[in-house]
Amino acid sequence: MKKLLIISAFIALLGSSAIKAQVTLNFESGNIGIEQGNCWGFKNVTFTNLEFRISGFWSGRSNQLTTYLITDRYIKSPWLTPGSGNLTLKTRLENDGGSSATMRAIVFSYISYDPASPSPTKEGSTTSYYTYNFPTPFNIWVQDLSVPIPEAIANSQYPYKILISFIGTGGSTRAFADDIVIPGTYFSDPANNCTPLPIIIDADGDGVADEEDEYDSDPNRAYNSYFPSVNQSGTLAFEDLWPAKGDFDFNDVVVNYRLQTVTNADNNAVEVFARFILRASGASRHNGFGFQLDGIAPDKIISVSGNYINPAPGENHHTYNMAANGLESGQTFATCIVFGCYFDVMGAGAFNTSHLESFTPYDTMNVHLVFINNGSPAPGGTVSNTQLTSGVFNFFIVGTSLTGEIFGNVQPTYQNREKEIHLANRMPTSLANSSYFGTKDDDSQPANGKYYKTENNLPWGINILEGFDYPIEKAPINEAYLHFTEWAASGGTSYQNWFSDIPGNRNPALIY
Ligand SMILES: [Ca+2]
Ligand SMILES: [Ca+2]
Ligand SMILES: [Ca+2]
Ligand SMILES: [Ca+2]
Repeated sequence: MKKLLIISAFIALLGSSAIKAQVTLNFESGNIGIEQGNCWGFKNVTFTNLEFRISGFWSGRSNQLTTYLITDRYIKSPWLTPGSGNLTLKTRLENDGGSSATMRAIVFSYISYDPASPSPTKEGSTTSYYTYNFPTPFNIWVQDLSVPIPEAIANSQYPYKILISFIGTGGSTRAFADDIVIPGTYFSDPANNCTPLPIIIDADGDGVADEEDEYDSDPNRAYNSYFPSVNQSGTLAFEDLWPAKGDFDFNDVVVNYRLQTVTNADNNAVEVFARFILRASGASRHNGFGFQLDGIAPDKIISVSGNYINPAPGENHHTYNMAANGLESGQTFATCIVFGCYFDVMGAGAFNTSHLESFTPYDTMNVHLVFINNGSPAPGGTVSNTQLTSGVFNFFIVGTSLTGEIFGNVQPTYQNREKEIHLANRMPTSLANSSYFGTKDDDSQPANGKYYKTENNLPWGINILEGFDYPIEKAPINEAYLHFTEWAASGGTSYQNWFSDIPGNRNPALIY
């Protein structure tokens, strides 16, 4: 008894994957009703404990083998999803059938599942795949049969039944059967008329059913998620005169964005497709634009592509130092520069901020961040989708030094990498110079988590998920949008729809 316990503990340790799934019948219940309840089917086959039983106390026994029809005497398995390997069973004839016996055989067939069948059994077509002929002269010796599961159904995700038919012509004999072992997984539902369990197809084997798998033939990808949504872009709008309020027109960099994150069956990020549409710039300054992934180390990303940083910038552009994976080097957290300077993307000067000037077509940049390539994660390991929320995207612009500015050792009006302008309360990257904080109109207080806000909580950057109609050149946002100041001063609780086109919200003359 003790030994048996140890053996079962050992089997449990092996785990289910080490034990091949089988569907078996040894007749030892001694009760045909019990096995029918287990979804086995029998026609002209009974349970017997008489002489000639094969193993244990009970075997199956057919009626007289007097026809060659496979539908006359059979044992039919429950629905099962077949594995690979051999079906095995023991069989014998009850006698030699006399001198007129001409044929004694067992025919093996499989029955497909037809969900559209009007029959309550949902059985589809029957395909015979193997015939065992009892050796002649016919005798009563026990035969051990081993019949391969046909390739057509081996390891299928669809259910099949195996039909074991006993046939014969000439004379009369019965056949016995016992110890039927079929490689496969039981797939019948005894509580539902023995119909198949719900079928879940996972064609690429990644553990995500085809129905839910947005990449059902790619085991390395499973889901898409979009932010703000698949058909919607958010708008980022920045004022570049920080730390001064300046003209406060929030059109110095206007970018629409949509993020598509692809995750795998383990809910780890595979890649991000970040689409940026550069809509407008009311600035004559060499602003850059990018984002940090807060809390995500640079070695979690394999590669970045689709962004643009001028390899030979002009004298008033900053030179960005890029790591081999395409992120900015020297950063604690992964930082992607989408464009080093908008002049490099759109040409010099302001565009799309004055009704008096012609429209400049938008420029779209598709940035591709790779976290897992062909199933292999970045050197720093995987990033789960709970880590890579839309909230970790910390967008910012890189500004230029203002006249008379002393920080960063950069000539006035030249792009200054140390000057970052983020959305309200978003932290700067490692390369930003915190000496700007608390100067001019800025009231950032890093110790209190307050960043890029004035004393009255006005921001320098806004992120409108519904999209945003930005002010025209030199029109302060609080004159174009009449409740902007109240919204910002309230910390975002009042006038939450300040940007929308409802009466009393806007001065249309000041909006592009
Ligand atoms: Ca038995
Ligand atoms: Ca799948
Ligand atoms: Ca997949
Ligand atoms: Ca401005």
